[in-house]
Amino acid sequence: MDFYDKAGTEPIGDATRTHFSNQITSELDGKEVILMGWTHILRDKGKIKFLVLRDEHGTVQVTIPQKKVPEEVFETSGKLKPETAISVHGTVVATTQVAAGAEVIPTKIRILNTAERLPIDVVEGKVDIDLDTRFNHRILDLRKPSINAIFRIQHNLVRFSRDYLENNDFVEIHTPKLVAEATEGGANLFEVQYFERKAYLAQSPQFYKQLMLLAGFGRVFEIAPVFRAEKHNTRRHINEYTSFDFEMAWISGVEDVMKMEEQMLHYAFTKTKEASSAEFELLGIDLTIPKLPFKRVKYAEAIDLVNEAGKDLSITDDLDPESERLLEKIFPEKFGTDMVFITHYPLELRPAYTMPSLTDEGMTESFDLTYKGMEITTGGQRIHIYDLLVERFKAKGFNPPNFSFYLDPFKYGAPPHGGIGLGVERLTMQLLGIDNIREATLLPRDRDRLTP
Ligand code: AMO
Repeated sequence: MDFYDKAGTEPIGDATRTHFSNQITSELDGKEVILMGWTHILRDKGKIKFLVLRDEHGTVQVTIPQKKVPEEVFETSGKLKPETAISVHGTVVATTQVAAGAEVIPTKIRILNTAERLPIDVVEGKVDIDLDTRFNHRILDLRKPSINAIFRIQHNLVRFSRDYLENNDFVEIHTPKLVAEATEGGANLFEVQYFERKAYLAQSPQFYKQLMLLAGFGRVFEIAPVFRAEKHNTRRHINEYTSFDFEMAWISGVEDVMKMEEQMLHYAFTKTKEASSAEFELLGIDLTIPKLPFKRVKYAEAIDLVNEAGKDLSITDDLDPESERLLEKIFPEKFGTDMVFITHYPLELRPAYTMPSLTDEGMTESFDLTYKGMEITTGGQRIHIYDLLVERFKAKGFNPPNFSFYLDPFKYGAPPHGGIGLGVERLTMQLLGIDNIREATLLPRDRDRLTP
């Protein structure tokens, strides 16, 4: 049987990877290495073939001169197709011909698995393809180094944010995603059949993260999917996103919550810039780390600013996408930063659990964090006084007995507390200057998409 036909059927015990592509440098000149990855680019010049092997950390050139390699190796290399899974045993040779300063001359090329004709290119910039086609073939799409890099950076942002919280006495929790009631209002709930009853997919861990503080955890966080039945396709909404939530008890006010978030993000940005330097370089991004403390602006002032720029909003209007675009320009011009807390939202615009403001009549002890004009976080102090909480639920038109599982524990010495919900995809898209949130989502769910 031909070697190519047998590909992937033999045990590969002798083929343990020794190096990643980005470790092949001139210092390894003369060393034997084993690489594993995909055939990224193939150039056949007759008596010499060039193979660019791509793995998790980049690419490396494998040069295959007919005269210098075993006949079988030369023959196998002629059979390689784009995205064939291979291992390459070879010798590192220092050379000024390639940017990395070294290439590999193979002594053995092994086909670990074959690849059919590709529906989309994995080599970047070959053809411009539309988003929908890319998402239909998302697994291949993600193999492109610049797409893969987005999620490596996202990983580090989440990892270092988690790190920061763990170092500050937060406990990671896992709360139910099948729930009985809305937390953020009923407009965008997904209903599911739960045996004989109706249930919903959680819009937020809001009630449970608060309840865990009442259960004796001083500080908690959760990083998990939440579901929003947004009917419209927009560039910043998806129907399932990753919510990064934290909640902290014994606060003296909302300022404590904002301080925790800005310090967490400052830490995460600083550490990610360092840990993901190769990915940032690949994407051509020089990350600016916002200075501490982040700017604070009251909602009333933000409304004035967009109105001065031509809008006609009242204090109880939401900041629409056009206003966000305006603020994206106004904030850096006026305050020299693109990371701004908007505080003191009116009661009308905030959920029932939000603490009314003691200083600003009709307003709340809550905030949004905007990054390059877009809301990436909502947070605030919560009501911990039972009577006030029930009153606010009624004022919002809810029937308190439906929420007794949430409300009742507030009768027993609930500590003052507050927290945030941060959209991981929104943070990623703003940080990387990505226009559509779907591109900052591994496998997006929107009105039209449930696969892959
Ligand atoms: P909110 O509903 O504002 O607040 O959501 C918090 C953050 O989640 C992100 N986000 C979204 N991301 C992608 N697609 C969507 N459809 C979407 N909706 C929201 C945004 C937003 O700032 N319980 C409160 C949080 C809290 O107060 O702790 C809440 O869920 O980045």
